[in-house]
Amino acid sequence: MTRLLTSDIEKIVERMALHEKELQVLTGNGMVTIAADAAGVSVRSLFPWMQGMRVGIVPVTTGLGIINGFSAAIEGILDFMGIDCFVTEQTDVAGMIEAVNNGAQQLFMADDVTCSLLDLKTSLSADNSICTGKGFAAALAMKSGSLKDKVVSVLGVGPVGCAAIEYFLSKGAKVAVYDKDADRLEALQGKDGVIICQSRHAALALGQHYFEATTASDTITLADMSADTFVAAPGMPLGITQEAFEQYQANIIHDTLEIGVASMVTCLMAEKAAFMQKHQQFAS
Ligand code: PYL
Repeated sequence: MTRLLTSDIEKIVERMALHEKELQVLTGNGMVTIAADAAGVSVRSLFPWMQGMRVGIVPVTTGLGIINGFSAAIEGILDFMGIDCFVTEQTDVAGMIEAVNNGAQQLFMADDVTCSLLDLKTSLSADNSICTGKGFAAALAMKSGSLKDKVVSVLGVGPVGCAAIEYFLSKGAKVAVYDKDADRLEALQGKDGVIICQSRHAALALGQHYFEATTASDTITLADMSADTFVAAPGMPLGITQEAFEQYQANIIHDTLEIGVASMVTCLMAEKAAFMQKHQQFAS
């Protein structure tokens, strides 16, 4: 997981409405609809669960410490989704206690390794990397119409890329994958619908839908793009070269936190709804 810089996130709160419009233009849908699709449920079914949320966002000092503006950015995204939330004054364990004492039903916390939304009633949690993968995959699918029998080229098969692969396969797509880490590629060997490639060029040559989930800054160049190429790029830093981004911005879905955080909410609430339903059945 790449650690974000303040400069990556400082405009998130003021740009939320614009970001929403950009997503509408790019994919035909807003952030919550994309995130609900990532969770495999409708916005309507999630609505009551989202209304019942109260998220305590706890700044975490461990490791490299606080990122200025990180908690405020999370608060801005949740607020935009209509979710009741607050940032604790205290950090770490004291912050968790403060959140619970202030009625939090969920805790949002991130260190340098894990970024998680935890539901206190069910102990279920949503992981940022996995939800980011699903959220951007859903956005790419919406941008593209049906992905059935199409090839999606996936660069980077860490947790984000792998979550996206599962989404694409579930939609009947094939995936052409490349990662410079041979062990990660090896782990996908023999999986149905997965084509292992030996270079990024080989992977990109097989499809017109790209999923960029690496930590490199130049994996997709102008030469790899055309008017028919669609890209979802959750990777940080952005894996698309500046000139390719400038020319094909209308075909590229990219943000630093928004889709991932929205998908954490929807995935957690979808799982919670299923969990509660199952437990009610056992209780009755
Ligand atoms: C969760 C983001 C998505 C991409 N990279 C991840 C990242 O930057 N992780 C580090 C988050 C550290 C937050 C810090 C704070 O301000 O509470 N501990």
